[in-house]
Amino acid sequence: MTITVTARPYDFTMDPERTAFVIIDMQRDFVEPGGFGSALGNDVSLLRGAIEPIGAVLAAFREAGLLVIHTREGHRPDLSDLNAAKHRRGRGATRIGDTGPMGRILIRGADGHEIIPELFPIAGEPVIDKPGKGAFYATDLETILRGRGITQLILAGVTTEVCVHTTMREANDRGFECLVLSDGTASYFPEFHRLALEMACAQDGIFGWVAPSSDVIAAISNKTGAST
Ligand code: C5J
Repeated sequence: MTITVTARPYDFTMDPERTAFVIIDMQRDFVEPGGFGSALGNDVSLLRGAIEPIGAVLAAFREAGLLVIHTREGHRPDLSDLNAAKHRRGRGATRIGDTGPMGRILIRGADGHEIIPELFPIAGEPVIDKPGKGAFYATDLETILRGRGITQLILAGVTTEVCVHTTMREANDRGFECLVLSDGTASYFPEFHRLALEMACAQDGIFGWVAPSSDVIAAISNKTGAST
């Protein structure tokens, strides 16, 4: 059975059994003060607007028994999976691996690396630890998706133009259909967010589709009456 999500640039035909909700990097390090986002000089409050829409879609997926996957950007405590180029690029006083108010910045096991309480994974939801911006690079995400017969991804999380976009592009080249949540993504730069969404669905869906959380939830709850 497929359902229809009202989306840009045109309706998205979704097969719920073959769809995963992938929540990218909703970690304290990006969303709360004192983490990686702050260390780079950003106003982390700009990301918090995405939490409620993601939570609403998360609840709908859980209610319908559909697959939810969480990702976390971060590195091993010995930094062996942190390439020198990435390490060098953060030129502020506090860099990846340094200690901040939430423990070592962007390091697995530190408090800041954890997913925020509002969206915390429940048992059975895979958590993908990734050292890069894309969720496919150096992870087992693709194996998990293929193993479960997933062909479509609903993407949410932060930041729109960095880890969400990189993951969407990686997914595209692997043949997955992607829909990006317009209100369930956010950036430290609102203009980048807006343009990243435009880029995703420009040229008749060059990378895929864009829709607000309400339209995804309506389709899943079958309130649109548009199932086939
Ligand atoms: C960034 C991410 N922005 N999760 N990471 O460095 O988008």
